[in-house]
Amino acid sequence: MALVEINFDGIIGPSHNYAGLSVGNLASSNNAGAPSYPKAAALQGIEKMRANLRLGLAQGFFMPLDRPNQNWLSGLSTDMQSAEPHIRAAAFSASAMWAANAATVSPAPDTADGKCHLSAANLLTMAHRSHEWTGTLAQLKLAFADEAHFAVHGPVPAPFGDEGAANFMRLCQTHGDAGIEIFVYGKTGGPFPARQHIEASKAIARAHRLDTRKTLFVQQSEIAIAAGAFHNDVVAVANEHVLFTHEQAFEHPEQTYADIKRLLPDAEIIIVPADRVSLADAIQSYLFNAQLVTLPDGGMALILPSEAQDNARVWSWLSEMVAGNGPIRKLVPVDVRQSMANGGGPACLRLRVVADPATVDPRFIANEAKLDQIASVVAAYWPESIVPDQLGDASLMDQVRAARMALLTMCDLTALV
Ligand code: SUG
Repeated sequence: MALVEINFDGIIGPSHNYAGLSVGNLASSNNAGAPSYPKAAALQGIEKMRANLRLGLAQGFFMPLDRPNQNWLSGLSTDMQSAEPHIRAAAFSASAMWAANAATVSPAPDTADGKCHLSAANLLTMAHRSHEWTGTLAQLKLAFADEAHFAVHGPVPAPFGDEGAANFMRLCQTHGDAGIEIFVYGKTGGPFPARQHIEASKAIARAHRLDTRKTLFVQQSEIAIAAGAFHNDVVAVANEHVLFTHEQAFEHPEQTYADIKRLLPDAEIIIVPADRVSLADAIQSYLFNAQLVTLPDGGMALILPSEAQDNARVWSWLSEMVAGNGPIRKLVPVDVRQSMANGGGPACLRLRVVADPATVDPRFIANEAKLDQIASVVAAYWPESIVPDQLGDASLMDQVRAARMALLTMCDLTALV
């Protein structure tokens, strides 16, 4: 069985808009009320997937969820016409595009029963994200239905917030080897909420039947959250034996690095110093919200947002790094500006699953021809633009629902209706 890393990207849904819903996510707050461009956004996401395929990487995707979420509104005894604007916006959000928050994934080599475990995230800190898990769980159960290879779990119960793989890192020799799993939780974040609770992380580690000797629980630094790093993947990213991190990502960095080295002596930790790249620059440019990937020919590449190239301090540090003798050899900027304006970079848009692609439902696996088909549905059905005032319009809701249905039909996934 060939275990490879498959990146599942959330296809950017037709209701993509800027409603300023995420306190502590500076891009979301700064762009509140701006017009969004759902069609351009989804096409940017598809181009990122295409670029990854062309690098020789395995690629999958998830469908957008049904929005507005009628069930959630019914649970609140309201509907889109009468709901207050913030509830309406929360029901309509396309936030499931950020698939890194869909689930936490422990690949088969790390678990006691030799299955790949996936736990849907409850995302309960933010109202608009707290109702994603039902649709996400249904999709995970379909994509990873093969019970010989996968175990799919529901979310951790309230009040313990869980934001999925955005606060999780895995280090190993190669993807198919047993690794160490690192859960990053927050305690405090200055004026902003810490979205990942340690009890949620511990519950997931138990559910996934991880080896406690190879599992770390690490506190995210308060200053990072207060500076706008609402998830750990805004300040650190890992791949195989490499951890690429900002100096101020963790509350106890020396202890964290020592624990990693103790468990994986070959680990290479690349620390970006704050006097070269400040937390503010890291958060503005999202250089850490990159896909750090192993290319088929061996070296590693950082697939990062083009905003990182636009920031002179960030780009000069990165250019020096790849010119050196380290494991990261290539920088691949991608344009996901529509998602970035809501605080979602290339890494947010994908969920990593180490598995044999043959064990995954093929309807969720990408190839160039399928991406062409998806792009043609997006081009035909996705709205050109949305302004927040429009969210209650019946015609927009009809268009958004019809667009998703056209995509489900094209992908033979109407089971997700
Ligand atoms: O949860 N933005 C998302 C961005 C998620 C990024 N994911 C990772 N870092 N892995 C969030 O804050 C903004 C929606 C709005 O304001 O309309 C939003 O939900």
